[in-house]
Amino acid sequence: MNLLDHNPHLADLETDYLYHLGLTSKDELKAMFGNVKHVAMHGSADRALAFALKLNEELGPGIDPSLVTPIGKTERFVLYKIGNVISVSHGMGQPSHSILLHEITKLLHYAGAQDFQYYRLGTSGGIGVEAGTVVVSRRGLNPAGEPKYSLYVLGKERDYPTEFDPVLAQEILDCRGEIEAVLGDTVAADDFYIEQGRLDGAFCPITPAQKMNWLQGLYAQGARNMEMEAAGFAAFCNVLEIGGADICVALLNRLHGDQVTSTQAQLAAFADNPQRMLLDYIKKKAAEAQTATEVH
Ligand code: R2B
Ligand code: URA
Repeated sequence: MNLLDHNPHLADLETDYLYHLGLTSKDELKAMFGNVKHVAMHGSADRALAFALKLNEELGPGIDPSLVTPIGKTERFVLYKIGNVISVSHGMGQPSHSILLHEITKLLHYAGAQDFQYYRLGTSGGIGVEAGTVVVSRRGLNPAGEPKYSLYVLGKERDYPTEFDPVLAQEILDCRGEIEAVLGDTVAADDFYIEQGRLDGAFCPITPAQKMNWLQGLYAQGARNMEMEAAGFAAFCNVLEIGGADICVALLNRLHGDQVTSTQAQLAAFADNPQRMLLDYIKKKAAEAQTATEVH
């Protein structure tokens, strides 16, 4: 993929300031990021660090964990690089994730990285699946249950398709081992409370019966979880033809309630599930690349 085919105006910039990352196109991006093949994005900075530490321990270079340090500024996103993998936080919701997606994609373009893939490792509310289950998304849906993401472009609404790469989704599901994991559609809402049909927000415009009716309708059409990024993420990957996968653990089954009542230890254990699956996938790809090099 040549990013200039998607945005020729980038060629007019003498320096591109990747403002939220605290890096610019004039930095040594080729040396730092030219070899990147995997970008793992996490909602929280703590989970981005946890995954970086696992990568460091299991894939090498096995440096002192205290030297696993962020690159760029850490005010908005926190970014680590271990081997050919970036582990970075994206904040909550499609607007925040979209900023990271644009800047990380330009960063990899300036770095000359090729054939990389994007993953979101997130948390979600399960729809008919229990806490701890990982949902690998087939498609993102808007809260109306439609497989599209809508953006206002110069004031006019434009829709983008939200299918994820089916081969990649299946390959990641195949890395589940003992972890409970399913393929399913993922509803992306722009709010945790009202747009996710919760009854426990500061205000509530719906009845319990309306909520259940909506959740059951989503379940019947194939949705298995709800979060705040899937549709925008899939749309972005589709426009730029980048392989992308949304791998989210359910923190609760929304058919049984709204509140997230797990302890910090339980939440950390749940968050480990998508990370273990992606680690396994990255290890398989590294082994395949190694075999290919040996054959040639
Ligand atoms: C899942 O968890 C966050 C809200 O708690 C949000 O980023 C999401 O998609
Ligand atoms: N994240 C969400 O967006 N919704 C949930 O229910 C849980 C985590």
